[in-house]
Amino acid sequence: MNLKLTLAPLLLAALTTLTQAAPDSAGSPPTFADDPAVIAFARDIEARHGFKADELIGLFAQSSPNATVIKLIQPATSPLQRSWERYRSRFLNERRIDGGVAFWQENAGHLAKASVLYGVPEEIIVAIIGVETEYGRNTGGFRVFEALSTLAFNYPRRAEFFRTELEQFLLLTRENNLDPMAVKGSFAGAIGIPQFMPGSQRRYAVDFDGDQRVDLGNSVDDAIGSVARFLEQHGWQAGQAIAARATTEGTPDAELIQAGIRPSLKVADLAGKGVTAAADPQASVALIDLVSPEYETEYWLGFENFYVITRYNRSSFYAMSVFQLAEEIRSRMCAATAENRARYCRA
Ligand SMILES: [Ca+2]
Repeated sequence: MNLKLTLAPLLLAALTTLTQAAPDSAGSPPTFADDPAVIAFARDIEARHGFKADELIGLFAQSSPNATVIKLIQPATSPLQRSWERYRSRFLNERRIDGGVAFWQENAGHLAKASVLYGVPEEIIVAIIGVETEYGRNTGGFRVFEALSTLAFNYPRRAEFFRTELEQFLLLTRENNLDPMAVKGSFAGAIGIPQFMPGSQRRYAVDFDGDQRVDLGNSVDDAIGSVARFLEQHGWQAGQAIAARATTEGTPDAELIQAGIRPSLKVADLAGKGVTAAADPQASVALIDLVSPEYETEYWLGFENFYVITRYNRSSFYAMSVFQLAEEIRSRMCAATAENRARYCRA
């Protein structure tokens, strides 16, 4: 292979990037408003939603692409480095479990109400908020406008998705009378205690404390109701199983894993292929593999409700962490006092 020829386009690309990132003739760094695609976006939003393009461009002129956002959005460098053990230990630890028990005790009334209304167990709502922001402690310090604009215009791979979310964010801030420049969130633009993307907030969030406004940044009750409604709207099946540990004879066929995270396999058919679990033979499931470099791979059956959790975050590691954290928090609640046994232990 001719190294020079291979490197030339890379160098050229690097130089082009540098040229684009260089200060303009006035010496100030480029803002989003210097990008013709941003101007076109502002005009489009004006035409479709009645914003004033000049005011939007004024916002874009106060903000610049954020290199940290681009760095953080990159997928894991190698699938070989994926480790369930490492991922799990971030969430299945005493701090996160104790925090969940405390959160449940403090918010028992609204959790019970959301659980009855939407059919989602309290511990799943608690665990999602625990995994997302450690019960509201870490809601993110990025300016959402800057993060979404960076991903919409400087990250081609997912530009379409993030332009839609930026549009949703502008609508959300207008509807709620918020200053778009003041809202903080994650590097990916997720907002508040449950880390909803702007589009999800507009579609699924609810006012659950009755003050006539949805405030996912400050209202724990709104966060609780909104997480439960998100899951319900994505097809949560009340009272149904989430996941079951599977026993395998040797390594399961790769095609069973490749069938994906959406349940498409019958429990009975899996049994015929050496994958067994305590589950209804007629149930539809996905086969989940939890890989860690230094450990044997764990296999689980994921039911429809497991898939619904992945609508929140498209990852089997994520959904399994939520499920296991939820189970642990439920069992601590149940064991805490004699009174709790009647109230929180499962029949
Ligand atoms: Ca509210």
